[in-house]
Amino acid sequence: MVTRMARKSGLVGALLLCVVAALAQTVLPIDRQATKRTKALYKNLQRMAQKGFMFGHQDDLAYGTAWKYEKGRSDIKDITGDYPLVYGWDLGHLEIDSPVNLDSVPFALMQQLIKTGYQRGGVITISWHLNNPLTGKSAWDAAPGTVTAILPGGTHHQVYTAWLDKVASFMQGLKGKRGEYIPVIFRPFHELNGNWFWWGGSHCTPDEFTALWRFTVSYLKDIKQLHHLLYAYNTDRFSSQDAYLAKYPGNDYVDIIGFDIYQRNSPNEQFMADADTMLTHLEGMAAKHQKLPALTEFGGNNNDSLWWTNTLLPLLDRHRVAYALAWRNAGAKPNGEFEYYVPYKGHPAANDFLNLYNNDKTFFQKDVRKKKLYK
Ligand code: BMA
Repeated sequence: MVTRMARKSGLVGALLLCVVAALAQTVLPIDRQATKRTKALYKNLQRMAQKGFMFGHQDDLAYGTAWKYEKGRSDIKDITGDYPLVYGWDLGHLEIDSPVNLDSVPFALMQQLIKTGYQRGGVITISWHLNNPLTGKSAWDAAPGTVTAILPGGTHHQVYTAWLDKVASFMQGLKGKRGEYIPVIFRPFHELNGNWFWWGGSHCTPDEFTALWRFTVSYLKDIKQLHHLLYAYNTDRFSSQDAYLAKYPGNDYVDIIGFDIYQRNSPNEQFMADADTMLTHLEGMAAKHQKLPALTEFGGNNNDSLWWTNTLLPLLDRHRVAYALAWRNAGAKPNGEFEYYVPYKGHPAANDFLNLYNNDKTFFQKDVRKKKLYK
């Protein structure tokens, strides 16, 4: 028999749960002037992360392994009849006034496709493989002293702010039908603990990196007055929370924390164990710092036709991330590589991808009514 007391304490417990749930949903963007829709998006990302994860894909609407610039097409749609919920784009080469980005996507088309994705109710995230402002070479040109050269007082500071001005105008051009700004998860200086980019690893000190990050956020938010951005901080693979946070710019400068992980040739068990550890760390840090966790980029095992439901799904089922973004389906590249991270029509894993799509824990476009994430 349930006693009155037990009923009461059950009620109190339920009430407490509601309070905790409500509190868990009250994290606001770092930008106190964030637009209504940006705040709503951040809130809804937090809400939906309790139930599953949003599926994302880089350059999804621009090209697939076997096509380019076909209106309405998507490799994901070819298989599932639906679009991803998160659309990744990259601004690399915008800074040098190139009409196309580093992967040949015309910026004018990108802007259009961002609007298309948003109008369907999708989420936009933008990374930036910016060239090295000191040498003018690529993002992979890790010339020593680049970060100090572009910080305030550095020899190339103005080069960098001029580049940020271009990013700001691109962002300012992202508007919906009513003239409202389209919220964007901006993810600059990604994979910051790796040594391959000029801003990464040993190429700058923690102080230099955090100064660069804080300057960048303040410049876009306070000088350029952009209030439709959420900021994502992300490393590559990492070994501990201390390692992850070694260059963390602070809670006032970050909305989302994530990491990038590629399985490459490692066995599924190894990948799962590695990712499990990192996701556990990420969740711990997210709870402690009141930030939203995300798998900001991933790539799995293309040769395993059951990878999606046997590896990725159980992994993300055990953890909480707002979204997981698969990298681009570049297809055949000039260097002879055939690069892709989601199956395409006819691929042996296409059916398994469809099973992932049909799982309750994964959110694609149709799972979210138009504009629902922005209210
Ligand atoms: C890498 C590869 C490259 C691409 C770069 C930036 O992972 O996909 O082909 O140029 O990302 O998008």
